[in-house]
Amino acid sequence: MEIRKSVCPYDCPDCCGLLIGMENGRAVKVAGDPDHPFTRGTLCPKMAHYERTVYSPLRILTPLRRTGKKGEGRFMPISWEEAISLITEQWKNIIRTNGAESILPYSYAGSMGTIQYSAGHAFFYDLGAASLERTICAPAKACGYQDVMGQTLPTDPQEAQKSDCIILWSISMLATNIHFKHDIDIARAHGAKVYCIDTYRTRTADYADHFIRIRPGTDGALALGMMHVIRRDGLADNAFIAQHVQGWERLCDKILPHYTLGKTADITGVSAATIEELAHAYATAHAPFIRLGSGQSRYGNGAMTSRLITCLPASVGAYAKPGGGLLTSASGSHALDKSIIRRPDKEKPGIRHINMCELGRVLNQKDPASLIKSLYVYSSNPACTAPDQMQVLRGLAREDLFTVVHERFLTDTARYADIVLPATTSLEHSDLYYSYGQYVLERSTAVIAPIGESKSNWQVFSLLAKAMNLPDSFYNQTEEELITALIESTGRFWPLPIDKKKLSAGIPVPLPLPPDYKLDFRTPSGKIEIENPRCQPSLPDYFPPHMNQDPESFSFVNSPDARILDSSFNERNDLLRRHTMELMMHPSDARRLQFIDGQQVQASNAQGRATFTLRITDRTAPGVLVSEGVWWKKHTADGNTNRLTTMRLTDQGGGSTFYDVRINIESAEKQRQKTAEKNTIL
Ligand SMILES: Nc1nc2c(c(=O)[nH]1)N[C@H]1C(S)=C(S)[C@@H](COP(=O)(O)OP(=O)(O)OC[C@H]3O[C@@H](n4cnc5c(=O)[nH]c(N)nc54)[C@H](O)[C@@H]3O)O[C@H]1N2
Ligand SMILES: Nc1nc2c(c(=O)[nH]1)N[C@H]1C(S)=C(S)[C@@H](COP(=O)(O)OP(=O)(O)OC[C@H]3O[C@@H](n4cnc5c(=O)[nH]c(N)nc54)[C@H](O)[C@@H]3O)O[C@H]1N2
Ligand code: SF4
Ligand SMILES: [Mo]
Repeated sequence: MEIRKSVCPYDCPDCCGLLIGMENGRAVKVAGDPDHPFTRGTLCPKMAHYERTVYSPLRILTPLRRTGKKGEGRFMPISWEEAISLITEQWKNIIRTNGAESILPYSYAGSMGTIQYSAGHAFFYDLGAASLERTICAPAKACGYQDVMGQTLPTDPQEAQKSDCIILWSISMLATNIHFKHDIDIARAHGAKVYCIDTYRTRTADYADHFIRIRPGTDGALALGMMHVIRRDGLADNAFIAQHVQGWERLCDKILPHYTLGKTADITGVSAATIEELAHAYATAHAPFIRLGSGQSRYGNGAMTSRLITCLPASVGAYAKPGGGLLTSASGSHALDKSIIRRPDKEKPGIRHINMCELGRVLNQKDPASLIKSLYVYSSNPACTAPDQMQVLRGLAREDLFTVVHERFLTDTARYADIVLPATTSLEHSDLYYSYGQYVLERSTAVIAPIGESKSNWQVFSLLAKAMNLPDSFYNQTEEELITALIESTGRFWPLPIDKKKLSAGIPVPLPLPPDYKLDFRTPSGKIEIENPRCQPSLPDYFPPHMNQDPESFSFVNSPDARILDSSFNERNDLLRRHTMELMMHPSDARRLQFIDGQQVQASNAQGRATFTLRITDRTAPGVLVSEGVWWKKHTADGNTNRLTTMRLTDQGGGSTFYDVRINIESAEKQRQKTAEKNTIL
């Protein structure tokens, strides 16, 4: 069997190196690349049979034109020529009548490759379309980190191998960052203790030595309570602080006295004894390491929470200790000049910006000045993944909205399209990948021919640019040419030389980290800024999440499922069979409400309602309901968790607040009776 290298394209921090087994031009086997320093030869269950996604009978093979009602999913095949001319004729009309800003691109990280992710940026800038702010994931976490650390490189995950105390903080590692387990296992073999802080007992919590269950959205208070203890018990690293930290004393004077163990326990639901134990373990470790996930940042106070957690390593001097540090998101992207493909110079000054978390609102705006007339979706499935789904679907159903969706599968979003365009998978196009969870770059080259008539994002934007008469020769470049230019750019952006030869040859290349990178604090003061005069407030403090104002009785955490990635892999029956959308409830709540395991329940709030199968389990806490996975509609009774989430934003970065919601719950049967009664009365 011929073996070719490739890269996993999904929105996952691991960004694995793949080995593809080829027979007669067909990919027949997929394995983890043993020579990839982070993948180390293993894959997650989703990608172990990637060929089933690539050759899925559900792939879209030709461009399609809608024949049924919006959302119904009835289409007829058309040629690429027809599709491109239908799209560009519509756009030319719309630009004449409503202006180019009434066209909205919507995309995210269906592919993490630098080319395919960014393929449409320049095109829509040239067109003068509205600009999309890509905020759906974790911009609040990035803001909180930057407030304290500026542009300092987050710690390499493999540093954790030398740690003796690792905190997995709001990360569902065994689902979302499984290859980090290799590093933790090495640390554990040397006696490291692993703590997991989460709102419910995930598989990652089972794997950890200690599970700390926290009330949703209150981690900022826990960080303050820990620093209170660190200060009180004289465990701060004063020599490190004197040299490298700004504002610790002011935090100690002004803020920490308020976060006594009693108060912290009241806010977080973590017992005073546990807070004390955790603070002691963290502060007395010779190399404390925090892997900070995004869960804690998906709340109204998300940036502040991330900022507070980012202060912890400063208080104990973790960065000066081999094996210590903090990994939020790795900044591998800093190695590349992304402007080569994104061309921010083309964006017209003053153009309208739209936050992708507010898609539901934006599509329903009626006044002529803000009316969106056309939506072009690629590498994303907002009908499933965007918050406040009822609003999103109401917008997508508008007859006067001209929607184009470039997709691999007939997703919930594609069903609302006027024109669907078939997209290649990562085995059918080339790209250059960096990761947000580790420091390796890798180039991939197409290993199989496109399935059906599918085209890559870059190829489609090149076609659209020509048909829209954009004169720039920029669009004549091939993917390979762009990749070469990006590889060339690495020399200018990274402090140490990168092996461009290896990178060009498609071999995974670790980004060399300078020996003192952990102490190279890239802030205006050159210090870690616990007090940051450019922030409001300049000292961090705990603020409650949005949901504290909601009247419903349960917190609702809708977190990742190991078998699905956002809404990707819903096409795979081998992964999803024998599974439905479940809602976990604590036995004490179930007893009080007289619910039984396995029954259908309906959750509701001001946004909408959704039906779940109830799972009674002590994995979750009283008052906290949990559902895993973002499901396609056809796998659910009436839609997924986003029928219940809101468009409210984070305190900084305009980020999503998926977990910052409350819901009410009743049996689906009771709900049906009520509706029937109401109908009879009417
Ligand atoms: N299998 C799989 N892998 C994935 C994804 C997927 O959907 N499935 N999604 C991908 C994407 S796009 C991303 S951004 C990453 C995200 O991956 P992670 O960084 O792991 O972040 P989240 O998925 O938001 O949530 C992680 C954990 O935070 C917990 N949590 C929720 N609220 C709180 C809180 O207030 N405090 C604390 N301490 N914990 C809380 C949740 O219960 C969950 O277990 O994963 C990527 N990888
Ligand atoms: N309730 C709830 N909702 C969530 C989350 C949550 O935790 N809870 N997580 C949120 C997070 S963190 C994120 S990042 C978002 C992600 O949300 P999305 O960006 O919508 O991600 P996916 O659902 O994976 O959809 C990606 C789509 O891109 C398509 N695709 C893949 N490769 C290509 C390509 O090369 N070209 C084109 N044109 N298409 C391609 C895939 O077929 C897939 O349908 O979801 C968010 N939604
Ligand atoms: S762990 Fe993540 S990067 Fe690795 S194969 Fe699975 S989805 Fe891809
Ligand atoms: Mo994400």
